[in-house]
Amino acid sequence: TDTEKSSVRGDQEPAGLDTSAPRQKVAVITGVSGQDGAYLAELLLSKGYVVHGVKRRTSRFNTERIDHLYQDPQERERRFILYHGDLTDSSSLLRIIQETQPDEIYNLAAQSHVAVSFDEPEYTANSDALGPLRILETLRRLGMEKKTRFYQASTSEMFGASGDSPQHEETPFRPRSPYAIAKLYAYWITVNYREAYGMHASNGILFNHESPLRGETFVTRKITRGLARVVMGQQDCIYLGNLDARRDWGHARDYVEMMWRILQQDQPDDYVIATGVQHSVREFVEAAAQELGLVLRWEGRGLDEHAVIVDPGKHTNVAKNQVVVRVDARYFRPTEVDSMLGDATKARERLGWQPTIGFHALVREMVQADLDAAGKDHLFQTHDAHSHFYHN
Ligand code: NDP
Ligand code: GDR
Repeated sequence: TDTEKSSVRGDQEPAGLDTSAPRQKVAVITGVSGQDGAYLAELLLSKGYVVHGVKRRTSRFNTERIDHLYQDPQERERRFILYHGDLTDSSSLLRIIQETQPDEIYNLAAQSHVAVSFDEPEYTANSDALGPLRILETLRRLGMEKKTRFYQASTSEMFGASGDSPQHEETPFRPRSPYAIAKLYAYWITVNYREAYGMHASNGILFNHESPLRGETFVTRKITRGLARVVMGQQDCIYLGNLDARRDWGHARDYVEMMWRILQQDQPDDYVIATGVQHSVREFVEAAAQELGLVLRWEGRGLDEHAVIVDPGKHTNVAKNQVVVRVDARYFRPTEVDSMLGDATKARERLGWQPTIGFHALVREMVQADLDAAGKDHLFQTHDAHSHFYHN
C-alpha cells in the first residue's frame, strides 16, 4: 500500500540508535538519493559506518537508488537512516547535524545539471554555493569544527575554459556556467574554513563519473538508455546537442572510494580525481552502438549531423538506414565547456588512486542495465511519452 511504501522509502524519522554497540563511525551524506550518494552509502555501510542520509521532500518517491539499503524503522540496530532536509534550509541541517553528531559529512547534494543551471541560476547558487556554507557554519556554531570532517563535492567544471590541459589542482579556474560558478564558491569557502578555523575540510575535484545509476538527462545515460529503447522498438531516435564535447569519463563506484579516502587522510587537502582518458560525445554514441551490435555511420554536418544505421545486427526493431541520432539545438548550452581531461597524479601518489573500470567496461555496464530496464518496460507495456520532452 502507499502507507507501507512511504515507510519503506524512509519517510520516517529515526527511532534512535543502539548505544550498547561498540562505537561505530558516523557519517552524514547529503544528496544520498543521487548517483554518488547511493554508491557512497553502500561503501560506508560495507565499512561498518552508521550512515545518516539527507533527502529532500519530493511529491513522488525519490529513493529508488537506495531502496535496497533500507532497513525497517522497527529494527533496533539500524545503520542506514534517512532524514528530510534541504541545503537551502539551515534549520534542517542544524537539526540533523546536532542529532547525529557525525564524524564525517559528505556534501553531495546539489542542483547538479549544468544546462539546468542556466534556467535556474539563483536556485543553483542557493543550493550549490550557500548550501555548503550553511553546513560549515552549522558545524562551527555547534562547536563541531574539530570533531567533524567535511567533504565537498567539487567539480572539474570549475576549470571550464581554462585552456590548460590536462587539468590538475594548480590549473586556473575559468567557470562557464552558473553551476560551475556556484561550485567555485563552495570550493573556496571549504578552503577558507579549513584555513580560518582549522577544520578538516577537503575538496574532491571530480571529473565526470557515470554508472547505470546516472540521472537520465546526463549525456551518457541519455545515450545508453535511448539506444537501448531504440533496439527494443520503444523509440526511433535520440536527440543530442554538442557531439564534439570531450569528457574524461570514469565510473562512479571508483570515485566514491576516493571521497572516503580523502577524509581518512591526516591532513585535509584538495584532490583531482580523473581517469586521464578523454572521449567525445560522438565516440560515446559509437561505443554504445557497438555494445548493442549496431553499425552506424555519421552523415551531414552541424545541425544536420545524424547517425544512420548501416547494419542493424540482430535487432528486428531497427531498420537499415534508420536515423537513430539527430542533433537538436535545444541541447546546446549558452556557454559550453569543450574539453575536459584530468591529471590525477596527486591522488595517485597520496591516495593510491587507480581507476578500475575503463571506458568500454563503463559503457557496457550502462548499456546492459538499460537494455534490462527497457525489457522490463516492454513487459509492462509502459510508454515513455515524455522522452522527447526531456530537456537537457
Ligand atoms: P545527482 O544529481 O545524481 O544527485 C544530487 C543529489 O542532491 C540528489 O540526491 C538530489 O536529490 C540532491 N539535491 C538536489 N538539490 C538539493 C537540495 N536543495 N537539498 C538537498 N538535496 C538536494 O548528482 P551526482 O550523484 O552525480 O553528483 C553528486 C555531487 O557531485 C553533486 O554535488 C554534483 O554536483 C557533484 N559532481 C558530480 C560529478 C559527476 O560526474 N557525477 C562530477 C563532479 C561533481 P533528488 O534525488 O531529490 O534530486
Ligand atoms: P556535464 O555532463 O555538463 O559535463 O556535467 P553532461 O552529461 O550533462 O554533458 C556532457 C557534455 O555532453 C554534451 N551534450 C549533452 N549533454 C546533455 N546533458 N544532454 C544532451 O543531449 C547532450 N548533447 C551533448 C554537453 O553539452 C556537455 O558538453 C556533469 C555533471 O555531473 C556535473 O554535476 C559535474 O560537475 C560534471 O559532470 C563534472
